[in-house]
Amino acid sequence: MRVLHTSDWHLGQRLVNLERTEEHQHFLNWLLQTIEQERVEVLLMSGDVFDNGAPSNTALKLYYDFLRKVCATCCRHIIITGGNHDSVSTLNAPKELLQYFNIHVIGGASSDPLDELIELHSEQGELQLAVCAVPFLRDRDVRLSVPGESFEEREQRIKQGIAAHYEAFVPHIQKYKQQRIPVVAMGHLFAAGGSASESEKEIHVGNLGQIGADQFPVEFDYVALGHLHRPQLVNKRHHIRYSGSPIPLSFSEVTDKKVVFILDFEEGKLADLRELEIPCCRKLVRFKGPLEKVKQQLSIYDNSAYTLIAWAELQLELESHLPDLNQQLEEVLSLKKDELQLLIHRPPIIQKTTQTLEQQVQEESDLHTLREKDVFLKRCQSAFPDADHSELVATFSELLELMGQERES
Ligand SMILES: [Mn+2]
Repeated sequence: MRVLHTSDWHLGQRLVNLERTEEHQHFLNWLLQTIEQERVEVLLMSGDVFDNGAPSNTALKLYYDFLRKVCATCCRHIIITGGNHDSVSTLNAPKELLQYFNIHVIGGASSDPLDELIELHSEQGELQLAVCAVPFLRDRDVRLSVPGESFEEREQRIKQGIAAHYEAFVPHIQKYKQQRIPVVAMGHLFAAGGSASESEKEIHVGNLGQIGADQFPVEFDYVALGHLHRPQLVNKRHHIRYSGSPIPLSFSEVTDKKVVFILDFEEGKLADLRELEIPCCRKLVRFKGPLEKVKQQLSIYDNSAYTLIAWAELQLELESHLPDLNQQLEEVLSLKKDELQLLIHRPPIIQKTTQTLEQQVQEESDLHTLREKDVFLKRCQSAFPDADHSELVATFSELLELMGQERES
């Protein structure tokens, strides 16, 4: 049985207010083609279908158009789980209807593991694969908050709760193991040691609840994860991996390869695993350095390999402020306007020798790079420069998370 693993589509995402619709459409078209070419029978999408809980009509149209088209291909089973960006109720709303098209949607967690356990059959009705389709586990799914617990206790509780959720499948999947039916698990979480880019929202406060490869039961023949946007293995285990996002969601991902995984299960085991690179239609590109070097790089930039105009992030390293800086840049950019659009222009780094390192770092940050938590921390630091703010910041993060969850429910 041939399975395709993908995640983190983030349909509806915007980068500095520009829509990614064309890039998503390009990816979904490629995915449909790949499913046909590779004769994929099962599609696993491990969370973050949408970028936010209330997706735009454009994002919904992308989603439903894709589902309609994929039903007409050789792909007979589609399993979609919710991520931390998805709203459980938005994803689950068409669940019963989609069920008729062999599209299984698990928007949020359930206390009964059997609700998340899906059996997939061949056209002849023969059982071929069992999938433990675990969505993102919210704090409330793992265990209700305990008043007065310390940060460490909370972390322990979340970790144990996530591990216990996977462990609960073990008694139910023994029968498959005995019949040599492969078992696949899904998940949307931050596994320990993973490497994040800048576009993942913190999953639990301070990325608590990181579990390692050892906490997944050995019965799983493959674990299809979502959340981290860079494709990677967990603790170097070949069969536990993140597929990553199909398009770069921030400039920190410009050098990442974007992929999906194709898995072949034979005789009850994962027999083969291949990585397919997703073609890119819009290049995100970073220019950084002294003015003359950046001007030179801009002037020779070649976008001919891509169908859409490139989006650029720019940061200059200067010896002092230049009054005609913008004018100089505009001159170069205007010659390239059909190939390149400047999206983010970060404040220049002024390399005066008298400046301390701290001043230079401070100049680099602006609103594009700050998160709510950073703004709060900066405020604390300016009001009480000598105090320890870690507890206040932790409480603030907890409030942010609660706000997010309340908005969804
Ligand atoms: Mn994501």
